[in-house]
Amino acid sequence: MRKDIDLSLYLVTDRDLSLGRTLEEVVTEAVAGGVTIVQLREKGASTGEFVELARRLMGVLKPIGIPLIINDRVDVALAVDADGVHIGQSDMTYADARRLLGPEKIIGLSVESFEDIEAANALDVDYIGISPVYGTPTKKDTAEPFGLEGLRKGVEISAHPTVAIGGMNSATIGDVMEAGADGVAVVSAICSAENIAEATSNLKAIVGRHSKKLWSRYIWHKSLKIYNAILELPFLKELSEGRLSNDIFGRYIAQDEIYLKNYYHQMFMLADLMSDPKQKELFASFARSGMEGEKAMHDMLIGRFGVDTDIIASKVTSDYNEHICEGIATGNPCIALAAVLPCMWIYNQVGLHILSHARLEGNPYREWIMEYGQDEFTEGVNQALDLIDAWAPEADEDTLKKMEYYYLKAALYEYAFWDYGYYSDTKSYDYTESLEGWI
Ligand code: TZP
Ligand code: MG
Repeated sequence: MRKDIDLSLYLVTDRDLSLGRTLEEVVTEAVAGGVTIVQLREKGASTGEFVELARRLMGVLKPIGIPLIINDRVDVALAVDADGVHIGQSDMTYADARRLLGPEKIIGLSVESFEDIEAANALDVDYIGISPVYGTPTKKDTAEPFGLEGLRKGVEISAHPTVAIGGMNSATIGDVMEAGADGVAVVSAICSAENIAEATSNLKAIVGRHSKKLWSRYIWHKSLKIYNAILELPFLKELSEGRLSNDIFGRYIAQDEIYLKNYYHQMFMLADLMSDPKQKELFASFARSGMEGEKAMHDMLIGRFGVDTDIIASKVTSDYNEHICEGIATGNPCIALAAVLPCMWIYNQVGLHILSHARLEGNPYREWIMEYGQDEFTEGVNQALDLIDAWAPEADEDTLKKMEYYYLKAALYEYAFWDYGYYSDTKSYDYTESLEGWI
């Protein structure tokens, strides 16, 4: 499993801007001030010098557990066993870098346009650097700056954690964090500061005050492997191309009938856990409109394909319902919502994804696709996400741990549910018993 990285205050080194101080001095002071990750960026050094500098920084950073990332050079990272590399659009490709570095190392990628961000979404990179957010004298050959609005949009469309770079200083980083970035990458505001430790801890305080570290972004990233595996499932691939067999779809929808009956009931129980009447009504209305809208779509497809719904629940179906029940039985609204959420959120994301790729014309499953990709459903999911993001910062350690567990396990059941729809009892679904290997 790759480690969780704290990207919040990311130092990118520049010896020319360091007012004559050595790299080790700069980095030692910056770490004292609170940087969470360091990138060694050397544009003019020989290979030998680059390796030597990297080795010295490893000596400073490794003992205190701050990751060292090497700019551009996979060979230098390998030579000193650094924590990862940062590559740009014209460097070695992500696939080559990953093959050379193996699955454990951190790989960050600079993106210079929305198209780059979309392309990065298909890669298993650990973070993206949105570059540049503002124009900066530190790097002259940058692409057109994203600006604050561009950054906001970039953060929204990115499936990966984001770091903003270019013009990050005490005047800009508050807004940048408010725009949703996971961190800021700073060159001159740290390297050229008179007092590096002081300047850094000032930046750190601003980042802390303005951080929008949303639980939803955290958990989405944590479950990305499961989500990407879901998109690869033959059930969804064939459904989006309209070539899924009717029998398989029928088997799935018959199980979904059983699952949803329980799910709506559970949604009402979740509503009961809310103390605020508005929130109570929100979840009750989800349950009611799901029972109507989703049910109507189901009934129509069940009729169209002549599905036999007189069946018993599969083990996956009943285990999944039971898992949600367990989450609700904790009586804690945060945990209960975390357990209920994947069924809404993942269906919505899958619906939107398929909608943007699918062959809809003549597709016998188009109503299914439209149901989950529609604006009204997306709006509902966003309301649930806003709520959990508002609650999470107040939650204690134990609650956060349980929220994570109930969410991730439910996400895995989402995978298993479609997997069962496709393969039925021809294989085992015991993999739902453990999250190992999935996160
Ligand atoms: N990549 C995009 S902008 C930039 C890099 C390396 C330099 C940012 O420097 P500063 O001094 O923090 O604006
Ligand atoms: Mg580069």
